[in-house]
Amino acid sequence: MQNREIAEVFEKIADLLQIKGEAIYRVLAYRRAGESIRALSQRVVQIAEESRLQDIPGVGAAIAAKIDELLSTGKMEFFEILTAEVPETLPDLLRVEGLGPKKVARLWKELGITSIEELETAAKAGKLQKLDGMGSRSEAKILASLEALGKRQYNRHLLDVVQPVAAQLLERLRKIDGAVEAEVAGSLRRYKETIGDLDLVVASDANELVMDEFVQFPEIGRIGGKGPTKTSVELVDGLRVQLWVQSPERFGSTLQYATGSQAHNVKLRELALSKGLSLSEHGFKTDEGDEILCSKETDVYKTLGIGWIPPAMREARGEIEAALEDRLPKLVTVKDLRGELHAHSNWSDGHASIEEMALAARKLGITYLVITDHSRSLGVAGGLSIERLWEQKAEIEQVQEKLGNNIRILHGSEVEILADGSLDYPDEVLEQLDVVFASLHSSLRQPKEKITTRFLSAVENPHVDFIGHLSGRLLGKRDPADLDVDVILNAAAEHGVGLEINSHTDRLDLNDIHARRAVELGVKLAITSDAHRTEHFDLRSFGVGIARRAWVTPESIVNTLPRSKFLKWLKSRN
Ligand code: DGT
Ligand code: CA
Ligand code: ZN
Repeated sequence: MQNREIAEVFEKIADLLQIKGEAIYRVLAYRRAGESIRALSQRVVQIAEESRLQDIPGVGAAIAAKIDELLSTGKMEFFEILTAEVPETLPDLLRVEGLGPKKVARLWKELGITSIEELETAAKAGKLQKLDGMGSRSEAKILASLEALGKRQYNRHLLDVVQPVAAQLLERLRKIDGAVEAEVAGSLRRYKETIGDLDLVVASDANELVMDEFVQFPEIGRIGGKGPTKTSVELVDGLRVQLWVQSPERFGSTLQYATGSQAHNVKLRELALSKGLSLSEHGFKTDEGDEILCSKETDVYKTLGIGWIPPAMREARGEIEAALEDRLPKLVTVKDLRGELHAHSNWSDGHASIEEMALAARKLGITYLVITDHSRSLGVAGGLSIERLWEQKAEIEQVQEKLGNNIRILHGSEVEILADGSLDYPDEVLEQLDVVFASLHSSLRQPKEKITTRFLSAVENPHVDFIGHLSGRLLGKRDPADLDVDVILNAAAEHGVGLEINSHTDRLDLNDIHARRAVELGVKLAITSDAHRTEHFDLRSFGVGIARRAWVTPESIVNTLPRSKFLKWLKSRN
């Protein structure tokens, strides 16, 4: 059983208990267990074998026993009893914007609604507005949310879910006798924001053998199609995987083809044709019918007389033209990031202390770290009162003293932009902070003009340094706010305010299109982990992926600056 599947059971229990109306501490206990299991780097199965389940944060004796039961029998009695009482499908309704556990419970108890489909039928039949406290307006809102939910593609997967699976499969593929090389291709290699299916390419002359061994991997649930060079399967957790096998001397061509995007491939084929070559996943053919084989992917581009184009740029957004004119940008990498500007500690909703965060950051070569906990109005996330904010400053100074000069810890805040556009702390507080992120976690559904104006007020505040996760979207869960992005970016350029690329895989906000536009308009960017635990610093690779898709070079990213230059930059802003 995968960690994710175990985590999902506990998260579902938390949802079900909440819908049932149980005490919040019980709900949170299961939610916390689910979250910690999800964040583990080691397999729960192994931890259980070593009898160390209770070492997992948030896992006590009772939950450990439940995990053991689940692992040994594939079932959990507690879950079965609970789902006999509360329908297992009810938590799906929580994905509908505007529906919380209390409302879901009423829909179920008063109208017998247990699924998204039943909700839609009832809403369309006008049954919801008959409920006490619900009117035709709430009903219309729910219908709109349902429509938005349908439009979002639920069969797409988040990057941080797919990437470890890909790494695991690749590791095992490389061990198969006769497999010379194995690489990831498709949208994951391009760091597209969500993944439809996972594409893997293996170099081998033993196609059959490789594919036969592959379909016997333990995580494979169902075999889809199988051809001479391609096999598609579905993993037990529902992720579809396409395996391409090609002989080593043609591996470069197949890797290039399978990486896509389709639009890039179409353009590349046109370029080939203009040079009298036909291009396919097997290689090039000349007009005379001679083959040109590419064992390495760089050979494909070299044959066409252009430089190797980084996968993140392969979206037919001008990259082939740029390559032809020899002006491919030198894209930012994770190694270029010297500072972390957006991180939370256990002073608000983070899980680690300031010292733990600083130590973990230092290990990764980060030389300056800004602690940006939430501001006072964000009660659900433990936002800091002004008094607590100054207490936190004292702790930062202590930790700084203790850790020495290898890492510089700065005192910042992720300040709420309130519904009226004002900020959550007064100016005299903001001016004493090293770095101010302004972001928005509520009233995201305001009309376009209103919410744009709200951002403009924040951008115009002289103490604001960065805007956090501009659109507020949560991939698969919440649509972006309706914003006039260009107006906000222009104002940010004018006031020297930076925009964040948030690396959480459900945010990736700014997206690639907006990040590219921001740079065009002269806006500085920051790639941040928005870490809520020490492991989250690793998410930066996904933010970097978005930046690379946006053609961003290190010069446009503030936190690529060496520490002294960054501190100078901060000073110049005050
Ligand atoms: P996804 O899976 O929706 O996240 O996106 P991709 O880009 O991984 O797309 P996918 O899995 O359908 O195909 C993988 C690659 O294979 C794609 O990026 C380019 C190539 N490919 C697939 N179908 C075609 C096609 O009909 N024409 C061309 N030129 N390339 C294709
Ligand atoms: Ca794919
Ligand atoms: Zn944050």
